[in-house]
Amino acid sequence: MNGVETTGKTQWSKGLLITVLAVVFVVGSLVLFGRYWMAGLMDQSQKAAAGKVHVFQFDYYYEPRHITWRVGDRVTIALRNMSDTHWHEMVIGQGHVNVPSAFGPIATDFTRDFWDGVPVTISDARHVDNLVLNKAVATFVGPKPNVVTGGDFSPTLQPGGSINLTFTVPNKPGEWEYGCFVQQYMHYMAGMQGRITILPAQ
Ligand SMILES: [Cu+2]
Repeated sequence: MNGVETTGKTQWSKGLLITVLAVVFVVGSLVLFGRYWMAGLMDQSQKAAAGKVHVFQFDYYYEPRHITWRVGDRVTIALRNMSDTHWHEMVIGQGHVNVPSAFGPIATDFTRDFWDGVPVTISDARHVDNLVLNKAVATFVGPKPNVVTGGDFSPTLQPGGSINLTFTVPNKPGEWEYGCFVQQYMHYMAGMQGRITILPAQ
């Protein structure tokens, strides 16, 4: 009796083991498959967007928050301030000047301006409060916005304002950030920031 029971248990245990192994195999396969599937999605997001990209400014975020470009592609940022109440800008750069505060260091202005030496055609400027060119090489089409000096390249749009920036993606591959530093960096800290991935030329 004992022997039969033992055999029975052993057989049941083998059955369980096979079942467990089968489940592990299926789950493992799904995980692996899922990873490949996710990698596929990631590759999709890595596809560079040539042509016009609409960037909308809200209180206090951008839509989209991530843009992918490729070096050498001709692109246009169609920037539009969707806020009814707030002025917003768009600075693109790398690195931060860290300013000490009671709450720890605050990341402020970028240390490197993306637009340095970049030829850019500025068109369809409407309700632009001011435009800082810094070291960008600007050409204007249509009404010229109020150009001022100080800080990195940055258009600041009034509520409802818009501007188009057309340029060839310069040979500056890597990760870049964009942000709005209006109102003593409060907009940036509140989440008004995004990321630009620049892929090397093909
Ligand atoms: Cu803002």
